[in-house]
Amino acid sequence: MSTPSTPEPRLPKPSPSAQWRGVIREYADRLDVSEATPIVTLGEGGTPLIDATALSERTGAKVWVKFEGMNPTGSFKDRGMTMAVSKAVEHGARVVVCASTGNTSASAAAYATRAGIAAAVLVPQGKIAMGKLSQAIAHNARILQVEGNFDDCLEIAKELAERYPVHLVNSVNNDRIEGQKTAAFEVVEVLGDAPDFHLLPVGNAGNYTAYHRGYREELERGATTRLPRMFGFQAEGSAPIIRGHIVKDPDTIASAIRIGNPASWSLALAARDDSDGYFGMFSDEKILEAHRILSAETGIFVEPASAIGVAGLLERAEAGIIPKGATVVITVTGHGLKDPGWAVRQPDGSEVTPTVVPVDTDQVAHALGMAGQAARQ
Ligand code: AN7
Repeated sequence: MSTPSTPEPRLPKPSPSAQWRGVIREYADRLDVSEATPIVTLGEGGTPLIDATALSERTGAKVWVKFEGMNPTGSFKDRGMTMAVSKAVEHGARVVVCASTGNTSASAAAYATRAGIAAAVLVPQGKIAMGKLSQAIAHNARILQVEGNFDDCLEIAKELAERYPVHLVNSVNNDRIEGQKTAAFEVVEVLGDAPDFHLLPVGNAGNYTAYHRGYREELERGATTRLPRMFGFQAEGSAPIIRGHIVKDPDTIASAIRIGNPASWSLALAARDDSDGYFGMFSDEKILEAHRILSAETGIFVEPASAIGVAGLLERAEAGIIPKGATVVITVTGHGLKDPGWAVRQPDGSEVTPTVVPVDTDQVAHALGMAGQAARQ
């Protein structure tokens, strides 16, 4: 007797994916893409806008943090890189090139690999954080350490793209700015309007320019009632925009923004004027203080450069420029794991070494300050 054929179990069909599709697919109608554009994405964008209670309590403003460290390679660069690499491939590029203080190189390397093309990256020798260098290496980029600073690297990258068959993906490429403007769209979707103030770190000023463009487009299509005042911050040793001249030997522990001749300088000044904005600068000590406040009070871990907007918030609120009740968004641009060494250092420079204890529960409790609090057995 043959066994009756057993029916195949009917498993529910997987539901259509609700996964975020990356900024190009999510905002295709607001970017210069078409059917002909191959979409090179790692699912960037859709990052959390976090209600920063501790910062609101410190200032009386309503403070939100846009956590761009949550992008695929750990920084906001991915929003621009998905556009830049997609358009590069659309135009037939086989090699992309960038100069970088670290994050752009990590992102270019990852997106080039995703597209099946090569990335050449130029970084200032010995001046980029280990997390970022390791990403570029892991993604097989052709990495060259230039015996100069970021500004030297950018000059070479631009010339290389003019004279050799390589496609430039620094933010002088408008596709980068276009991709990055989507962060402003996301803020507006969450808040239902633009904030009163938007604060962020400034290096090449590409991201400052991109947020302003995004907010301007939102205002023009009637999605918002106002343009946020754009406040950008540089490190004191690397503050060409505030000082009004190129800084020849920029220096700061915030290596991401160690830039002396910003690529988007004039665009950023226009954005500042249009938005009644402002540029300020902070010492490395202030940057690290803001870094500690953000980590310890909000649970958000960023690389040092990314914390400068928090320094800006505290100082501008103290000065009475950011009033109580105002809605403030601070973009924190890169993840803390990119450059984690700063977290284990105390303000006096000494390293934090966790206490060593024996394998003994009571001694662990004692070390935790719980001596004498044991429950009766
Ligand atoms: C974490 O990677 O320029 O003002 O080559 O990595 O748009 O330049 C990085 C810049 C802020 C400044 N925060 O943004 C590079 C690079 C982080 C950054 C900036 C950068 P822009």
